[in-house]
Amino acid sequence: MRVQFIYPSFERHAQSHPELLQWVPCDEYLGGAGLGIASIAAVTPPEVDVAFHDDRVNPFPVDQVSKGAAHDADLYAFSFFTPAATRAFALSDALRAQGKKTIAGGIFPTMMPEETAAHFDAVVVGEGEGVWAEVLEDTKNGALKPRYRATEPFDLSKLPPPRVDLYVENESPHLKPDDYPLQLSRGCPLSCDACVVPGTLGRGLRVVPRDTVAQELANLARLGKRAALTEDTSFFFFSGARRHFREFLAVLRDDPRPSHDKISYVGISAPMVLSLDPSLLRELIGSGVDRFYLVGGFDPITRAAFGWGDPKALDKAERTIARCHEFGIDPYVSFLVGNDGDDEGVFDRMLSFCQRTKLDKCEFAVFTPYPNTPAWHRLVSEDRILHRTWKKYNDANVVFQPKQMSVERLQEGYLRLWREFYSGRNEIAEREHHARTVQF
Ligand code: B12
Ligand code: SF4
Repeated sequence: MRVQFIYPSFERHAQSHPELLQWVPCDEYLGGAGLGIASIAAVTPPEVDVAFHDDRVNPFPVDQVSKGAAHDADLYAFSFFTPAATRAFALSDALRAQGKKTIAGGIFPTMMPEETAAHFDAVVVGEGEGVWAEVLEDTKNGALKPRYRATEPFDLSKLPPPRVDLYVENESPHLKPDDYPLQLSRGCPLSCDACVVPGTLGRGLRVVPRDTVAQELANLARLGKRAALTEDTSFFFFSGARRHFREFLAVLRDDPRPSHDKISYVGISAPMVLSLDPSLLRELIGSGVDRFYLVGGFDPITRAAFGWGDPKALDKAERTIARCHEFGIDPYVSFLVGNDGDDEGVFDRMLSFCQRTKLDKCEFAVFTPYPNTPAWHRLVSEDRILHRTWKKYNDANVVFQPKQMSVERLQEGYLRLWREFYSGRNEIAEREHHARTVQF
C-alpha cells in the first residue's frame, strides 16, 4: 500500500503584498511544514510505503496520479491549517475526479470538519495517531469511513519522534529551512481569543517525555537543523511545564554543537518574560537560546499597551524588552494589529515603541479570527466576518470588520508598520542569512 502525504501551499505575507519585498531588507523566513504529517508518518507501519510532497516547493502534479505514474497512491493524505484550505480543497477535488481516495487532517479539518468533508472522502478530527491504524486498515479494505476521531488524548509516552527526515528530503534551494519545530507539549487549558491549540490538541497540557524530546533533538542535529520552540506553554507554572522545560534545557546543554547551531528561537509572551526568574534566564542562555519569538497581541499587557496606550502596560512592555536586552536575548517581536481594543493610534504607538526600545527586527500581523476559535464565534454572532476565502486568512489581510476603524485603515496601517519600521534599515541586508531573516 502507498500513502501520498501532501502539505498544500498557502499565500505568505509577501505573496499577498509583493511590495513588502521592496520595503523589507531581509530574507523571508520560510519555515518547514507543521509537524502533522511528520507525526502521522512516524506511526505508519514500515510495510506501508509513504511519500511526502510539499506543494510550496513544487505544485503537486495532479495530472500524474494514474496507475503506475510517479504519484499514484492508494490514499492521498492532506494536512493543512486555514490559509492552505483553499488549495487543499482544489487538489482533493481534482484527485477525487480521477477516482482517487483522499483524507484530511490538521487544524482546519479539525475546526471545520463539515466544510472539509465536502471535499474529502474522510476527515480526521483532532490528534491523528490514535486512529491512523484504523484508517490504513479501512483503506486496504476499501472501506474508508467519512469521519475519524480518537476517543481520548494520545498517550505521549508512546509518541515516536516525528519523521522530519521526510521534510528535509523534500527541500529545495528555494525552500530550505534551517530550523524545524520541536514540540515539548500538546494542548493548553487556557482559551485565548484567537488560538486553536485547545480546540485541536486538547484542553489538558501534556508534556512530551524527556527521552522523546532528546531523540527529536538528536534527529534534528543529524539533519543539520536547529530546533524552533514555537509554543508559549513551556513557561506555565502548572502541569510541571517549567520543570519539564528546564529538563529540556539540560538536554540542550549536553548537545555538543556550537551554541548558535542548536536552537533558533523560543516562543514566549510579555507576561512570561517578566515572570522568569534570573536563574531560568541564565539557564536559557547557557543552553544556546539567544532569541525570543515574542508574540504580542494575545496577552493583556501588549493588548493594553498598544491598543489604547495604557501607561502601566506600556511600561511593562518596555521592561519586557529591556529584560531581554539585559540578558543578551534578541527579542524578535511579532506585533498583532486589529484587536477590538485597538484604536487608530495603535500604529503610531507601535512604531514609537519600536524606536524607544531599539528593536532590531519585527514582524507585523493582522488579527485573524480563525474558524471555531472563541474570536470566530464572537465575530460570527456580531455579523463581522467579511468572507470565508480561506487563503486570505493568513494574518496579512483584513477578513473581518474591525471594531474601531475601517477595514481600509487597518489594512493600510498594517502595511505602514512594515514600510516605516524597515525604512532606513538597509544595513540588515548585509548580515549573515540567519541574522537577517524575517517571517513575511
Ligand atoms: C510550527 C508552527 C509554524 C511553523 C510551521 C508552519 C506550519 N504550517 O505549521 C512556522 C513558524 C513556519 C509557522 C508560520 C505561520 N503560522 Co504557524 N504555527 C506553528 C505551530 C506553533 C505548531 C504547528 C505544529 O507543528 N503542531 C504540531 C502538530 C503535531 O500538530 P497538528 O498539526 O495539529 O497535527 C496533529 C493533528 O492535527 C493531526 N493531523 C495533522 N495533520 C494530519 C494529517 C493526517 C492525514 C492525519 C490523519 C492527521 C493529521 O494529527 C497530528 C498529530 O496528532 C502552530 C500552533 C499549534 N500548536 O498547532 C501555529 C499555527 C499553525 N500557525 C498559525 C499561523 C497563523 C501562522 C502564520 C500564518 C502566522 C503569520 N503571522 O504569518 C505563519 C504562516 C507562514 C508564513 N507567514 O509564511 C496558526 C494557524 C491558525 C489556523 N487556524 O490555521 C497556528 C495554529 C497558531 C495560532 N495562531 O493559533 N507556523
Ligand atoms: S495562545 Fe498560548 S496560552 Fe493562549 S490558549 Fe493558545 S497555547 Fe494556550
